[in-house]
Amino acid sequence: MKLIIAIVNKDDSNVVSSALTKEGFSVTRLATTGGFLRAGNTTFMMGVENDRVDAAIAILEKYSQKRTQMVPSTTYGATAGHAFPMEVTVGGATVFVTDVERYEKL
Ligand code: 2BA
Repeated sequence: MKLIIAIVNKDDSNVVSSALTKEGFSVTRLATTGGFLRAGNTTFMMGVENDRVDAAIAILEKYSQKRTQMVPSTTYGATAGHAFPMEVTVGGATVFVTDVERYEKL
């Protein structure tokens, strides 16, 4: 079994969650905040059988949109007097896949 941790834009979280659930994946959603933009996003935790990892990632990829967002350059460390907006690309999904040593429901 693998643990998938996926960070998606909060605007995509409902459609991603619905698609995963419809395909039979068990999902836990956490309301999280990106350290860079300090904006809300959603982190999904999923325990997935090895042979279904690619199917879960395909759903995440399909329903997580890439977006561009303007941020003040002070986010990059510019001083306020020299601040100008910069464009960053956010998403689709940031995905980590790790091994699960033990999985039990007690
Ligand atoms: P944030 O940390 O708010 O980052 C939002 C977007 O800002 C990132 O999009 C990236 O395009 C840009 N960005 C982040 N850190 C940057 C930096 N030091 N310099 C320049 N640009 C930077 P994504 O890469 O799609 O990440 C979306 C969210 O996924 C992140 O929100 C964060 O919550 C999470 N994330 C991404 N990579 C991660 C990692 N290696 N570990 C943990 N969380 C991660």
